[in-house]
Amino acid sequence: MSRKIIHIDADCFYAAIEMRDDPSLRGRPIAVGGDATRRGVISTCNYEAREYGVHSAMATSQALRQCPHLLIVPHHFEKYRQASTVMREIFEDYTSLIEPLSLDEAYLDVTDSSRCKGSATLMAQEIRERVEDALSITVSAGIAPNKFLAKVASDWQKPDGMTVINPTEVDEFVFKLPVAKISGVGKVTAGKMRQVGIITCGDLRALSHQELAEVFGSFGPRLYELCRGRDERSVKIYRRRKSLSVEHTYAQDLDSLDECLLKLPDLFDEMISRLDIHLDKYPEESYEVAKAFVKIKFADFTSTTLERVDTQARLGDYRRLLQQAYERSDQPVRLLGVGVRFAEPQHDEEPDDVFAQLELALEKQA
Ligand code: TTP
Ligand code: MG
Repeated sequence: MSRKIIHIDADCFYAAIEMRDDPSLRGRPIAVGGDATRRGVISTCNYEAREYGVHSAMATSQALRQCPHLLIVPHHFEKYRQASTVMREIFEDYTSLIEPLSLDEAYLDVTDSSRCKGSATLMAQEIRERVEDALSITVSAGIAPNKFLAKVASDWQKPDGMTVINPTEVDEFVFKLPVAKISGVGKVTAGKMRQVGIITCGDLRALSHQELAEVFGSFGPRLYELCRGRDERSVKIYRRRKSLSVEHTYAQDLDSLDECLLKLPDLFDEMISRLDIHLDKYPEESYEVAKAFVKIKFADFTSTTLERVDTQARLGDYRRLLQQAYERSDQPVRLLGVGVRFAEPQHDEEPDDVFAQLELALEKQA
């Protein structure tokens, strides 16, 4: 059965928040970003400024050359984060399957939602109205059977627009879709394709699986699917982990501290390898180990946890923790666990940096 995916993306997000809070900024080109005198960069700009070719990630000095009366407004990150939270709360009224891509952008899987009589189109419309009522900013929406098309659709009639691609319309829509609209096909790739006469996804369909793999490597198989409007990726809810641990219940109770200490290296190694996998998987999330802990469950099923701050989470730390925890009871041990707790995320990261990392991660994923 086909899915119903909504992609929501706020219009010129930071700039919209700034214009809301200072209406004198409306109707003239503005950009949010760093000062030209300090080699600043534009984070985003309103649609008036876009007419001059100003865009995200452009040096402020360059933006001012292209649009000399451009007004540069400084960031207010806390406001953007608050607005993002409010949007998220609205989304949660429709589904719990939400995948945020950045502060102003998310996928919602509403396939099983009973809101609005199950109509994704009505849900998206209602979400747009509610965000505008709550925050006085506009968001665009795309509704389609998969993530690829929902994202293309939300961009189709930006700003303050909404585009629906029904399952029966997918083939026709994608056939005419310029290849440059495929995420992962940048200017360079699109340029190369143009040289060989490939402009639309329909043109791309002329290439076989094998030809695509030869030219585009690991991206080839994905291109084969995308140019046919197919994308099976699920909407992934991501919850930040607070801790990570490995524990083991032993077939035979451990009778002494020495026996426990002998089991420690295996547990520790497994925890470290899981930690490595986790950190690799979420490079953009800047996880930092704040505490190390051990857990012991004794033969009488009582358990104790002991943790240590300021740690590099080395084997020696766990050995000391285990010794102390072991002394809390004179029972044999049935379970041992070792783990780390992560630091609360820092909220003063440079968003530009986060963006670069996010884009990298998305590229890797694609
Ligand atoms: P986008 O959704 O990419 O851009 P936008 O909301 O400003 O404009 P659009 O109407 O085209 O959606 O990014 C959301 C916010 O993220 C944007 O307002 C500012 C920030 N951002 C950066 O700081 N650096 C960047 O390079 C980009 C692309 C965005
Ligand atoms: Mg946006």
